[in-house]
Amino acid sequence: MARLVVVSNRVTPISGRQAASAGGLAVGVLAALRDSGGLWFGWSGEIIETARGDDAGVPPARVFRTGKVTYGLIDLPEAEYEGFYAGFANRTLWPLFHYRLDLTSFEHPWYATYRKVNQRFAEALRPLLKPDDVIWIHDYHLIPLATELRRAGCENRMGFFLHIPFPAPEIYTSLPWHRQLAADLCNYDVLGFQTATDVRQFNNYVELEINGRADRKGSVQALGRNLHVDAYPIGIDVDDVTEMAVSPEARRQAARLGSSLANRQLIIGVDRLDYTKGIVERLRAFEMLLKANAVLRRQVTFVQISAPSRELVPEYLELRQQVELLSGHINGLYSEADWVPLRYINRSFTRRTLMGFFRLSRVGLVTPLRDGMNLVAMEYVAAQNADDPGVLVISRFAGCAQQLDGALVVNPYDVHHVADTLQAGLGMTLDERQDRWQRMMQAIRKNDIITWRDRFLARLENRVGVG
Ligand code: ADQ
Repeated sequence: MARLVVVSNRVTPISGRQAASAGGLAVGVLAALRDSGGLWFGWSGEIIETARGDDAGVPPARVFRTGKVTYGLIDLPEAEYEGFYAGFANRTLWPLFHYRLDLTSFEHPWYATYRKVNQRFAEALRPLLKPDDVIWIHDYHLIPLATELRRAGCENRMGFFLHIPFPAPEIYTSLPWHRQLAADLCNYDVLGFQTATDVRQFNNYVELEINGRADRKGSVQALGRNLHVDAYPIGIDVDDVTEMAVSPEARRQAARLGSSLANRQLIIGVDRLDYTKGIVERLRAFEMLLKANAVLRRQVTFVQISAPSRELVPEYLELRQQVELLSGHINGLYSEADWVPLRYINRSFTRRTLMGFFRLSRVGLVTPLRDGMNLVAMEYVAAQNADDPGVLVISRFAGCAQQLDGALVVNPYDVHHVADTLQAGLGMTLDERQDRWQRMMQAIRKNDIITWRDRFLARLENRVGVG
């Protein structure tokens, strides 16, 4: 069997079960490599100073092995980190692909650095590759990597999976480099998106803008290349989450939280503190619920856990201030001497603790304005107690809404509707909660993390010599 090489921007050299907190990609990749083993290559998270602020003195990858997984880690010079990660990846591609043109910066030097760092990744990875390795590259930081590897003479099969949405052509074409990045995407053998909607957007772009052709079976011809393009919705390790939710740590932490609630119903929101997650709108919806339903006051507590994220990016600092202001406003207006409606927590928790909190709560409120998939929603479902499951309220703009038909689906911009739906969730009968939960469990079991990996890799391995 060919060796699997996974490349992602950040590499987290820890085992999946030890992960105290990790982003969605890390959770998915760890589960995928745990079984088959292979090489995981990427940025160490370390920033180094170089003598002249350029390539001088940047060492090759550090390679070591832990269990079945070999790690290859590179460090980035400070100037490159700024333009590549904090700049082009997180202030150009991230907001643009999430439909936030208003927050998108188009800085040409950032784009140049983005390409340079992708070239650096290719140079450092090339010596570690074997001819029959299958290379699976992840996410928007590394779109040009296949181009750079091929330029360096690498003929391996290469697949790319985009964890975030692919935007409509009208949005995507506002990127000055849309053609170059489309050409980079076409240099892969397999291109995977989260949902059928993303596939449609990409294919529309290919047909409208670069004169390519896409058929219904997933075959795309464009810019002289043949590639396979399909939806591979990411999932979770369902049994892992279920076990974590009843672990001693989860029980202990949930008991602590539970005793502080004094029998009130718990609504929970958990995300990275990111403007795509719709946290401000969610708080407004909660305020609307309290405003419109005096009887619910003192009956519910909303715990919003927002892990700090990308704190050096100004838009994230602004969001943090906005959320702090709004939380203070809501609590100032509705708190009583013995009840505080909202607990806003700006830190991360261990995954076990989070799963314990999920299991305790009556409603999981997951309302991103735009989200590739959203693993929190699936974790919420998997963590529930079958005898008394909670209700998932999900945004129609999260990729996972397309499979979770047992959830209550909302438009996150419509705070009135979200408030009404919250009320319905809080009052839902046990029968209905169980029926909805079972349907959602079926869906997340059918499409778990292993299915995601197997489907993608099966396709990638079939593509020998194509392109
Ligand atoms: P993210 O935007 O990071 O992922 P998500 O899919 O929800 O979003 O994954 C977040 C992960 O981090 C979950 O496993 C969650 O449990 C954990 N997490 C979140 N908040 C936390 C906190 N406060 N403390 C500890 N852990 C926390 C990107 C895309 C998504 C896509 C994933 C995977 O934006 O759309 O689903 O990649 O492809």
